[in-house]
Amino acid sequence: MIKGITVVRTAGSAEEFEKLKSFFAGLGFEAGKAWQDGVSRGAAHLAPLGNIEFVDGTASATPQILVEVTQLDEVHAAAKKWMESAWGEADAAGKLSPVAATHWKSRLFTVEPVAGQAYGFWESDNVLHGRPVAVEGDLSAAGMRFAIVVARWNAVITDRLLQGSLDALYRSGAAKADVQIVRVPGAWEIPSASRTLAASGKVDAVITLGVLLRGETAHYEAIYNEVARGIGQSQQDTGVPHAFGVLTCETLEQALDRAGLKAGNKGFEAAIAAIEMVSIAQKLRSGAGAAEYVADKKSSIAQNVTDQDTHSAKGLA
Ligand code: DLZ
Repeated sequence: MIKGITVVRTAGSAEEFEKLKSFFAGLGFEAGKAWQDGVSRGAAHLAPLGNIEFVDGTASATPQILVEVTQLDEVHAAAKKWMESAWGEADAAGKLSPVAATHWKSRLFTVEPVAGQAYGFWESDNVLHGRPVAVEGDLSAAGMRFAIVVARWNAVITDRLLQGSLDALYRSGAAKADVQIVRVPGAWEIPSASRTLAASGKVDAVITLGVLLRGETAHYEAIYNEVARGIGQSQQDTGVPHAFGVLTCETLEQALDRAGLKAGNKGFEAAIAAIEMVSIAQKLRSGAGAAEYVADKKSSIAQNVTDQDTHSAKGLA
């Protein structure tokens, strides 16, 4: 099993050794293990990620060691400060380049804290570059089985929510035979019907749709809290995802807006969430997805997502 990569760089003298330690500590590197034997000594400086990148093509104009950072301008300012105190303003200027754009969608500067040892510091323009690997749901509903529990109360709205949910499911590939619609009297009844369906083992997700209007509902808070609690409890007890599409609005007009008029269709959104949650559950249950997820969480080390800009990057600058 591969554990990590160590790049060994030999300082030209004890003074340079101390300078390198000071420079890298000053830029935020965590100190790793230090060692000493009869003939030499070492001081590790840790970065959360490392890789070896092989390049085929034009020789690189960048230093062989590249450090990927966030907030490149702040890192540059810290490097400048250190360089000027170590080398004096005039000499530092020749050993620290300004930050400049590369042709591989990033910005970079190079610095030579001790003679003959140049380092590049860079930041991708892509804010998602190097983001942690995460398990994410796909939006294909093919082969998934859904139940939609929809309240009849305020049917003028809930019918629109239902249309939105069906639209999302069918357009995402769900088969009509795999979508069961259950109508209940009002929002109050949604949790128990959802629970029965979820416990049946015949559905992969439940989509709950209802509308509670504050102005027209006595004990609105109490009803709403219980509906939300009941749906959540059904989800937790059964492990079957329940998408929450119960609108809570002041007025009928507000509810209409959220049922497709002005502010999207919450039924559609709930169905998309259900599809995503089924997909996530499938991935977590499958060995590969779960292992990646757990490994990622455990190490909390962001694994590098190899994307296009990394590939085209360093060798071709
Ligand atoms: C009784 C009632 C009231 C006042 N308001 C609503 C509402 O705004 N939205 C809704 O879905 N249901 C409402 N209900 C009906 C209750 O949810 C429930 O169906 C009945 O009290 C019967 O148990």
